[in-house]
Amino acid sequence: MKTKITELLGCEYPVIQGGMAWVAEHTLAAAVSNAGGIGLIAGGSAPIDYLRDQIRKCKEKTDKPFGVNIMLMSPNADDLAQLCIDEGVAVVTTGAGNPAKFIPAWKEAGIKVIPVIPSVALAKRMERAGADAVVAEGTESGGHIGENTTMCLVPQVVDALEIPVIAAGGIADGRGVAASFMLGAEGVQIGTRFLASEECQIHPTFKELVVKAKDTDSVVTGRYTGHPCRNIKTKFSKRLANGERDGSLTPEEFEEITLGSLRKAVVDGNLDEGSFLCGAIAGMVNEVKPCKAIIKEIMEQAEKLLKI
Ligand code: TUI
Repeated sequence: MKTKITELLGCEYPVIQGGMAWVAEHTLAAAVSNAGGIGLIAGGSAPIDYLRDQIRKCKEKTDKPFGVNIMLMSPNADDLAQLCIDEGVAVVTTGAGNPAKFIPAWKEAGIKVIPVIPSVALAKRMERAGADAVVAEGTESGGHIGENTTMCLVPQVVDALEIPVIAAGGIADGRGVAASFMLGAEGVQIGTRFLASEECQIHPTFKELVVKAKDTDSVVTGRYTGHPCRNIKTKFSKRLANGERDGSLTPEEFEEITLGSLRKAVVDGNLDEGSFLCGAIAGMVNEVKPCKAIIKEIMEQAEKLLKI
């Protein structure tokens, strides 16, 4: 399937993997790239040596283009941004902030720059700053989210920009891809579906939560801290949501008990203290499969629908 995104990134399918902090390591990224999409390694708040090692391991596993996601709230963001240049990464996506100050150097190094944005205003700023494309990410997404839905956000961003738009949030099958294209997107970003892939290295408890989740099993916590995050409902996320609602947790206490909670979910599968970040579409993800089979199934369904 050829779109402006496959042309821009030199990949077979217009599918970018979400830059999921702690989740998106080199095994997943290489598998997605080898399957014809664009795999991403998440910088998250990792130390520079960890990310360098992950990038080099990914290069050993694939000769296809892959990318790095820079989480802009990371205290290491400056160093990780430079590392992408030093390691000759093909694509950078960014989240949780405005990457404008990094864009000239990335472009100079030949990196394709794709900020993830939750609003039209930020999308316009990114186009003016020289971005090659944007990911318009709806509130259905897992992790740190904005308020607008994919259905509302994507066409408005498409109308406002000249550069291509990639839709994200709630896309896990061919119907989601076809719908995104109807909204004017030229590609999709998929996160939650890849949590339930064979190559994804998350704790088995996390995969089980995704596969067993039903439509109402996601919850947004942390609006009152200014960093709303979508999680799978667990004892821990319900405690956070209740604490926020009834005032039994102050924002400071909330921040304290969520510090390090991504690692506890992804690495330890800790249901009592871990934040299992996940999109609202988890209810539709019912089976663990290899990335190649996931992408093939999604794209075959999308192509059939788009030909009707
Ligand atoms: O970034 C994401 N998703 C994420 S990041 C993350 S790690 C984290 N953990 C706790 C708190 C915060 C982050 C987990 N999931 N998606 C892309 C995204 N970007 N969503 C929202 C934004 C965003 C928000 C504000 C982008 C730009 C922005 O700009 C504000 C400004 O500086 O103007």
